[in-house]
Order: sequence, then C-alpha cells, then structure tokens
Amino acid sequence: MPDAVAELNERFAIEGELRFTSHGDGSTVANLSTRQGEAALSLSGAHLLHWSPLGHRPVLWLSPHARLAPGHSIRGGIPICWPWFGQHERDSSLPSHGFARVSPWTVERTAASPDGGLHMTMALNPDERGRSLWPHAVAAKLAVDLGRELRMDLITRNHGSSPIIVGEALHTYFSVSDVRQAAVTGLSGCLYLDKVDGGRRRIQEGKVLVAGEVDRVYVNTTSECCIEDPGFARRIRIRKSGSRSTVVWNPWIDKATRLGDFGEDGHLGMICVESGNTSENVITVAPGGEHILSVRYSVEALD
Ligand code: TA6
Repeated sequence: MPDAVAELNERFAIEGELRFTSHGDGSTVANLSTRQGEAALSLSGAHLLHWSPLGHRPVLWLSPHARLAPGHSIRGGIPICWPWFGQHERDSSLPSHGFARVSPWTVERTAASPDGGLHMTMALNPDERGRSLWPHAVAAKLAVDLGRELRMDLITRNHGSSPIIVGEALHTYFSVSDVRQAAVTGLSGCLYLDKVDGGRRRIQEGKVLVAGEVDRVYVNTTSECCIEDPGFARRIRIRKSGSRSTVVWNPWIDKATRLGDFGEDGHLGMICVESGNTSENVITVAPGGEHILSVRYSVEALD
C-alpha cells in the first residue's frame, strides 16, 4: 500500500468505520461505514461517489464509465462545482464547473459522531494549475456528515483583501428507477432559465417531469425539493441553506451520447438536482468573510 494511504489511515482511519484505499487508477477513496449507512468519497475533487442509507438502494447514480483517475471530472456522485458554475464567463477554455472537482483535496479531520454517524472535513488544495487559474486568497472546505441523513457543507473563506465573486453547486446525480416516471417537486412557481431553449426565462408550473433533455437553472429559490420515484417507492428529500439556485438536469439520449460516458440508456436511471448559487445568484464573499452552502439529503418511503 503506498505510503500516502498508509499515512492517511494512520492519522484519520476509524476502526471498522472509516478507511482509505488506493486504486489502480491512482485514486484514493475514503470508505465510510456506519450502522446507518455507507458511503465512499474520492479525495480527488472531494467527490462523493456512493451513498446507501441503511435499508435503501444507493441514492447516487454513478456511471459505469466514470473515470476516477485524479484530475478527471467524474460522471455521477456529487461533483463540487466551484469557484464558478458551468462555462467560465470570460474564458471558455477553462474547466467547466470550475477546478475544485478536478483538484486534489486533503483530509483535515475525521470523527465518529455521538449519534453513530461519521464526520469528515476536507480542504481544497489546488495544484499549480488551479492556483494559476484563480490566483485569489480564497479557501474551500467540505464538511461531510454521514448519519441517517447525508449533510454536506461547502465552505468558502476569503482570506484576501478584496471581495470575491463565487459560483458554486453540489452537482448531485440521483439514481432513479426510470426518469420518465419520476418527478421533482418544490419548484412550482419558480423562475428558471431554460438552457435547452437558449436560456429563455420561464415559470415552472407544477412538478418537473422529464420526457426529453431538461437543463433548467431555477433562480431566487431557497425551496426544499423532493424527487418522487414510484418505481423505487421512495422520495429523496433535498433541504438546503446558503443556496438560492437549484439546477435540474437530464441530458436525454442525444446529449448523453455526445458526452459519451453515460453507458447504455444511462440517462434513464439518473436525474441531477443541484443546489448552489449560479447565474444571478452568484455570491460575493467579503474580505475575511465566509459563505456556507449546506445541503441535507434524506430518503423516505413513498407512501
Ligand atoms: O448542471 C447541468 C450542466 O451544466 C449541463 O449543462 C451539463 O453540461 C452538465 O452540467 C454536465 O457538465 P459536465 O461538465 O460535468 O459534463
């Protein structure tokens, strides 16, 4: 076992609950297992790959063609989009959704929680490329709390002397039985930018249903959303704070084929509901200031 992983386990492993493993593609993964569920997180991108609450199917969708090697964006799980969302507004050659998800993160703290869960804090440790792309004294941390629910806090701290504008999102891929039968609730009446129709601004009427490509940026919404999945007889609840944008995305057939890493009919088994601050909701962090984007995910039976 390479020294780096041995040192990680020496410093941060928790007997029977949290252990680091290295993989042939160069990735290092934190494996979390509690009496309330299991999860796996890649240190590259601080990318949550899997989450299965006790008694439930996996909640996150991960493509069978996902590339876990460090430095590559991973198709599925929870990519961290930071410090911009989507294409960089001035330079389209820069990585889509920022560089945090393709950068190394370091483990800062792990702990067993009193309620039987696990806590893990990681810090973005941008490599030379990341620092060159964004030469600002701004730090990002991710706090993960795995219990009956999954809580993720994306923390931005401005250590510089001028205000910094940040776009961000937890770009979460959820596993559904059949996206054509699923529905996203909580966004009715919200204004959205329809990226499938040139960014036209529209108002959501009722539940969000998918029968083709959907790529919608809902703005000025702090609403709790749910994914109702009759096929898996479950509801996935998404509660957020420090977030005024929600993105709903399914590439459908043509875009999934163009992206090339969804696998056969992969688009039918997933839907992204992303909590963040994008478009007109990007955040300004004052010098010495901090912003926390916090999301809690839970699963319940669909009665
Ligand atoms: O959040 C939706 C979106 O912005 C889509 O437009 C699509 O580009 C998706 O993100 C995936 O982006 P990626 O860079 O991970 O392929």
